[in-house]
Amino acid sequence: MAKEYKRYLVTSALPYANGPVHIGHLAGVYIPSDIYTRYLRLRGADVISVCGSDEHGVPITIKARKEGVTPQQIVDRYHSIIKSSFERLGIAFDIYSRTSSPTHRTTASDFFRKLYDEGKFIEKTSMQYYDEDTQTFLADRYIVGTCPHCGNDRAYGDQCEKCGSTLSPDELIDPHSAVSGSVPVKRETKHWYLPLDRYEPFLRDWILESHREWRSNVYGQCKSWIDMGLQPRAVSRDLDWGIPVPVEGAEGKVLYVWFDAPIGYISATKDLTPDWQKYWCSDDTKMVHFIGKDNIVFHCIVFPSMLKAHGGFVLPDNVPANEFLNLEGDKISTSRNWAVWLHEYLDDFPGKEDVLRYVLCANAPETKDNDFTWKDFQSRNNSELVAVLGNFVNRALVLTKKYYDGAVPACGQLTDYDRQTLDEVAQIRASLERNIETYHFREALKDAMTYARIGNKYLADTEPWKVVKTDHERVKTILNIALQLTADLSIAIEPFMPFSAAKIVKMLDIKPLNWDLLGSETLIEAGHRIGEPELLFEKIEDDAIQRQLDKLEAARAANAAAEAANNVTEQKETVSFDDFQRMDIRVSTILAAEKVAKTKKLLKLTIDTGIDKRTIVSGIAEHYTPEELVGRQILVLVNLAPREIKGITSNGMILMAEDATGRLVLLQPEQGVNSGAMIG
Ligand code: B3M
Ligand code: ZN
Repeated sequence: MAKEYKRYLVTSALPYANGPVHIGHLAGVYIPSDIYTRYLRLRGADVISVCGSDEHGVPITIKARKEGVTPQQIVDRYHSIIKSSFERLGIAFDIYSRTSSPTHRTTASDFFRKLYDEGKFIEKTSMQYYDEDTQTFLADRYIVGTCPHCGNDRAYGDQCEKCGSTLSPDELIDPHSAVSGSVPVKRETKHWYLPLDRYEPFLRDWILESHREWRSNVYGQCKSWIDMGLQPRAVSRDLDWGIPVPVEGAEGKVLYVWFDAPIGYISATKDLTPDWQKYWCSDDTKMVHFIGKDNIVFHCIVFPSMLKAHGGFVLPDNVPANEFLNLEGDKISTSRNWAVWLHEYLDDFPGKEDVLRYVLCANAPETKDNDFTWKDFQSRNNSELVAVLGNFVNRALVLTKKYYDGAVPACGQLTDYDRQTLDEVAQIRASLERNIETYHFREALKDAMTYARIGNKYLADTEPWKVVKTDHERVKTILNIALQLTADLSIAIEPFMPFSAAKIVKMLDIKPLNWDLLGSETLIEAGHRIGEPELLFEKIEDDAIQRQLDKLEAARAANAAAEAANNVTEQKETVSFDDFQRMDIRVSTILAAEKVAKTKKLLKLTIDTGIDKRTIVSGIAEHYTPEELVGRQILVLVNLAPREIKGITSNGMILMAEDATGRLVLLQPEQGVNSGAMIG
């Protein structure tokens, strides 16, 4: 028998306040969390949902340094962008707090101090890289050098972004400070460590024995961490941005961000309600952590060990971590601007919050990484939301308006088909509830949409627009059933698409219905007058999608340019002036141009070199059309030995630049000169 819980505490991973939220964050964490919370609220449960900005950590200080502003300015900027974009998408946290808040500073400090006073930490000194120019110890990200695996000379002290290797600063070749550029020295420093190894018996029992029901990706990762042997983990850092370590002699040291951030769930709850201990300190609270898979160890191993060490706190009942969402087949990346940013989506697609919520839930990477494509976004909107959900609701309301002036008609004698339809409808709810309560939100969304699928089919099969000519009583029953289904949808889709649910409630002109009415045969009384129908969804046209694909193409090009600009080809070996003198380069004019048959890249050009008219074959067909070349002045190496290319004798070579993205760019004199003019 499942344990009865009096209340629910839902936490969502605190997004780093060093950039906006993107669709990967939403699909991984925030849409699932919001569906679960909204459902519990609809069931009348005592539930709170807490989140907030994670405002400490090295990435924030690096961004601040890059932009020449303070870390506080960075987190202020992104905290407000993130908070407002969550609100605009209908992510209904009870509180969206932040870890630079006074409450959090006190809560995290007190938490650390209690463990410190009770001797729960190990104190260790170690040799760390120190930048003598800036007089600061260097966190891993602040040390750069050459990767020992792939030779990338911009690898970080903790990771090489080129080959993906996890590194330690000591592995870097020629390490130097990313702050001052100087070569760092090693200095002794003291830190405090949480001895995770001491919590292995507890974790083995609590997770591996008592939580076998956790998702396999979560359970599996915990098992491998525990089986590998847990090591003491540093809970402090030599940084000036973060929560100062609250013990004497710890100047210049702050709490490690992954020690302080999870405590943010507690401080956010404190800011939400004076009754916070009712949620955190009683074992009839069900706590659920919604996170992405890269946060599993912190939420299943580190934070529970911290809570255990502190004592008196509830432990998570489940941690339904999602895998990752990719974008157009490529990993979402903040640094490469390869993302669909939530605030930009909301600006580009006003009124389509539920479309994004729907698509990200339908494609959620619940058990494996999944891919978001704009084409799929468009097709799900047009063929599922418009054609099924929107179409059914609109027909039920418009026909009621048209035939009965908006008054809900009475339900008459049921046919077998009516009975069969109502029986099918009655079975949806159990599956919908089970899927939400076991965090299978993709399946749950399909269940919710089944009300519309059945409704659409019911109207198509009963064809009230035809029957109305001969049998009004029949049509009254058909539309009564269709309107009950419409009312079902206003309940069932609320966790997933709250904006559309509210629109249906408004069009039915009813109060929001209680979940317990879902699937019953009379949610809306005969005689009730409905409101004005409006379209729930509208088709998304190709041009709107193309604009998004163009944005991504521009990001890809900019990345390639940046990448290539950092990888300029080495200079060739030295040549003598005489060597150079032997090359004869002339200004020339293109007289004619045509594609070379059966090739993608080649053009056959007729060139006036001033010396003669000749043919040159050039690989620029993907960069220039024949039309745009005729008449242009170019530079030609005229004394290059002739070559046979695709059966054409090519006599000379056109000089071009290959830019950062591999694009070929012709070189031409900055003003007109005669063909044959020599380049020296
Ligand atoms: N700030 C988010 C991340 O790792 C991290 C979560 C903290 S939850 C306490 O992307
Ligand atoms: Zn590497």
